[in-house]
Amino acid sequence: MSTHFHQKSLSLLSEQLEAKGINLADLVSRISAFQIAVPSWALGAGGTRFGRFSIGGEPRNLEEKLEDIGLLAKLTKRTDAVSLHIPWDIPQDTDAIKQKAASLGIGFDAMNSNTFQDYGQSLSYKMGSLSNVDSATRKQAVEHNLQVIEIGKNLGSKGLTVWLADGSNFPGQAHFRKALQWTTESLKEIYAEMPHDWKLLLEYKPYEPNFYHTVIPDWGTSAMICRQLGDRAKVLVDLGHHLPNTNIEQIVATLMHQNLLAGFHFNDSKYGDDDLSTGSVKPYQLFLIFCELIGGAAEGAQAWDSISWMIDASHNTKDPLEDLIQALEAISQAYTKALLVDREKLTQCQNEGDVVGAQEVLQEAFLTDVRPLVREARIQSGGEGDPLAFYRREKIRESLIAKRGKNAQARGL
Ligand code: AOS
Ligand code: ZN
Ligand code: ZN
Ligand code: ZN
Repeated sequence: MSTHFHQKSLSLLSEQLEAKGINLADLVSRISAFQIAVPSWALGAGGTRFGRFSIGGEPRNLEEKLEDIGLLAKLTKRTDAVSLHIPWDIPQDTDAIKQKAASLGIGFDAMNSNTFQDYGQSLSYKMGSLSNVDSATRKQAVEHNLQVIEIGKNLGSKGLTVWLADGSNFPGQAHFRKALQWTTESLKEIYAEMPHDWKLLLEYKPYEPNFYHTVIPDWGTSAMICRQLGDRAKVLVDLGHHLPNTNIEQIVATLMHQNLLAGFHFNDSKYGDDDLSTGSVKPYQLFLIFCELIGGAAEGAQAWDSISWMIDASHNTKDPLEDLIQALEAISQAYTKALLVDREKLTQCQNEGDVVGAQEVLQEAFLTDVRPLVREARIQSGGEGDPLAFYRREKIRESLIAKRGKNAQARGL
């Protein structure tokens, strides 16, 4: 991408937007301010249960994970935080990790606990964690979460994300109400120990790894539990955790209406929890979600700053860093397009029953090629105009392989 081409396409877009009375400088500063956290587990090849194909040069420890995110931050200027997973990312030397992160301009987003694997703890999570019939196992899972909070406190994190694999695979296996009750009680214990300036982000998921029932299958169950915990417990929306064709934008609106939206795990899917790159399959849905977010914040339903933004993706065939560059770009684009929606006109169409008009308002924004604007925001922030081209041109993966080795694996487990 030449500077000339960028300037030309930007000035054409500016002309179009200014004719509509849109303030360009304001738009650029909003795009630049929008930062999305990157999860520590997205930096290596994820694989499936059938196999895992290493990409080479994956970060071998927490320091190297931070370096990768620092690189993403430098190129894209769209991320300034990492979301850690315990026990995968237990810092050996907290001060050194904090210093390293600070030197790269990276902060610590919500901490993730892990009670979906056995990693040497004394009681197994095979039959569940916070919902386990055995109270000692529940206690162990609660204590693990408290340990995660402790680690997070030392790093300066302000949130705990809980995703549970708890559920059952066959009818009759579990007692639905008891499992829900135990989960709620366990979460109450965790919530009670959480610092007052922290929030608890509670994920829901309809299936996998349990295929008959999950204890927190949907936003409604998550919201119901959050209500019993307190107002710092809110619902986390992972885009991949919905049955096909679910109206996710409506869920977002409903949660905001009740000030119950904790934040997002951005990804995309064709069928379910595929953890594909955000915006790669359903960019229009992503745009509609941002329309609800912007509308909900503007109309005072829930403050924009109270919402957490994070990517949760897995990479089987792509270079994870290239994928994350694509994801950050797709999120920025969807957000920018949603900022272009003429909300006044939309409200007017809604009030007048102008169905065609309302659709036109959305299409007008969605079909605008906002790439020059997103690029300009990145350049003005000191990032690369075309981060992907830069990454390839500078042979960054090749140098990571040279430094870390061909078989370096990201996950500790
Ligand atoms: C699992 O499906 C959830 O999306 C989790 O948020 C996340 O992917 C997991 O904690 C990382 O392994
Ligand atoms: Zn998730
Ligand atoms: Zn998931
Ligand atoms: Zn997912």
